[in-house]
Amino acid sequence: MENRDIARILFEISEYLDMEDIPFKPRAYGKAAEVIRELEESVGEIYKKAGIKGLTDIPGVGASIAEKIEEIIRTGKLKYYEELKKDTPVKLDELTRVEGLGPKKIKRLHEKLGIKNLDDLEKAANEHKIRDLEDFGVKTEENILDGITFLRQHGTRIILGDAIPFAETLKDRLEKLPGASKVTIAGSYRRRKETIGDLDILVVSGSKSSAKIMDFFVNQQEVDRILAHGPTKSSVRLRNGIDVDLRIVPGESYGAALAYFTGSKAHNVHMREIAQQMGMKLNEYSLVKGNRVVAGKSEQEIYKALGLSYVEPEMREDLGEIELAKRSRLPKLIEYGSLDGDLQTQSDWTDGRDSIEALAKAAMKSGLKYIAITDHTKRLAMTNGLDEKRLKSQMAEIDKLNKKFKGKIKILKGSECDILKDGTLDMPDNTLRNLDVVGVSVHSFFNMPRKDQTARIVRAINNPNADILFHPTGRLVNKRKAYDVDMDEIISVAKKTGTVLEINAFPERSDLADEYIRKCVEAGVRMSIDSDAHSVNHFGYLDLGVAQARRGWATKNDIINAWPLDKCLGFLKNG
Ligand code: DGT
Ligand code: CA
Ligand code: CA
Ligand code: ZN
Repeated sequence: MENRDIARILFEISEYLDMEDIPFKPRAYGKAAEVIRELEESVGEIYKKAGIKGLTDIPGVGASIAEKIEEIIRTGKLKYYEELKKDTPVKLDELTRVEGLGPKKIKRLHEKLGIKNLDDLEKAANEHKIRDLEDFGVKTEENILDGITFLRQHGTRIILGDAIPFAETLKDRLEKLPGASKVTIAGSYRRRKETIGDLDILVVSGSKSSAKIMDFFVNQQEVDRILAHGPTKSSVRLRNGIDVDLRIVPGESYGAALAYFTGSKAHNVHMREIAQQMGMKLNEYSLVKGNRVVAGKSEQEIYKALGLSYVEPEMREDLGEIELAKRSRLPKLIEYGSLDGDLQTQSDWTDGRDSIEALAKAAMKSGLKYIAITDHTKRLAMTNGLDEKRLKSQMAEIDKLNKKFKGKIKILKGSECDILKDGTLDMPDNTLRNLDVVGVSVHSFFNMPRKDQTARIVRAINNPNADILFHPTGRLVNKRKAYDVDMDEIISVAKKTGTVLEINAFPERSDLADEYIRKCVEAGVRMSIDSDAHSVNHFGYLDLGVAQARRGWATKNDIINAWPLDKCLGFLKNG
């Protein structure tokens, strides 16, 4: 059981309890869930090593919650949770996925309108029954309908960043099996799409071990249902709702199978056409000419035999990459682990969890040479946003820390400055002027008409102190659409003003999306890849941003924090 699964159960308990108006307890469960989700060490390991005492040593975990965690670890289930779920008349996990609906509102909707699930909610909203409830109104009703439409379109795919931990666990497990080699997760996961539908795992093995590998695969503890169980192909549904396919292939077909199951389908179709034009046939077993196998063992030899340069998985969407590969003109994509800095982090001065010093140390550990501290500004009161006075004392503290860390890492003075409704900034110019990095971002009035929203952001990035537009479209993957804004216009203004657009790597943001990254690359607008870290554990997100950048065909030249500090700062000053 992964930390995130345990956290998920505790979080759901907090929601059930919240719905029943029980005081204090929901907070306790919510808090414990938050801590466990962020914990680096596996809770299972902690329990193995130190038992229940180890669990109660986790901050926010008291005796009663520790007992629950123990039950989850030992049995994979929790009676208390199952009962809460059974006793709650509504499908809370389904309904809370609608943006803006929390347990309290759901309770009211159930009491007043008998709403139990998404279908009921949609019906009531369509019949305009929600707008008349006290505290709801027409706008809320519209937002609920939008939220449902969005969920139906996106809700069943999982965010890449959420899939990685357990996907890698599965992979590690399979790698340890006798007779299994070259375990690779193909499909959209390998292409690093921002969300994935299911996991497609490939294993190379001889026929002798394959039955054993399959037996192991379908009998793992996380498996909820076996969808198929054969000698070379099996499929399971895990308890967390995700489907996993496993295919076993012989070594001589590995490259062909990998290319086939990595996709995308559109890329594959185009590749097969090229093979046909050359009088060959390409499938998941090999590339053949007549009866002769031309290639199949590796992807490289297949691309080569087709007269193409090797195409990185992130580019395989048939969006022009094959044409470039024919002419050996593919861009050299920015590499994983190649960032020098991180230009958006939040400390405990606002809504971050850790001190500036702790962030700097963690950044050093992740191999970074500079980070900007960009705490929120006062308009975001719920984050304890900084006013001028506090920002100035923070700047003084950063000066002190830089003396201490001298030469090891550079901490930049920054701000995530709120863009106000009219496009002005939430901090006076003469303060912003003294910062190294000014990020500007929208955190309010998401529903302005397109023309106004665009004008608002254009005005903000026209401020000479604004360096980077943070999370430029405001979308939350699977949860909230981008606000309505003309990104072509923003990109063309950014080109003129020298504004950097951010690729925010925080998993649920992934903002910019790949299509916009490509537009920036084409327009020559520079970008930064930032973790938006709110704790020392978040620097690991940076590679998700690199993945997104690669899907947008970005090179090192496009990403300013892949550059050495001097060059990066020079660009921010003059840009
Ligand atoms: P997903 O799971 O929806 O995020 O997207 P993928 O790309 O992982 O798609 P999936 O899981 O349906 O199939 C994995 C790969 O297998 C896909 O990327 C390409 C290949 N594939 C699946 N069906 C077909 C097909 O009908 N024709 C071809 N050429 N390839 C296919
Ligand atoms: Ca897939
Ligand atoms: Ca699949
Ligand atoms: Zn923000």
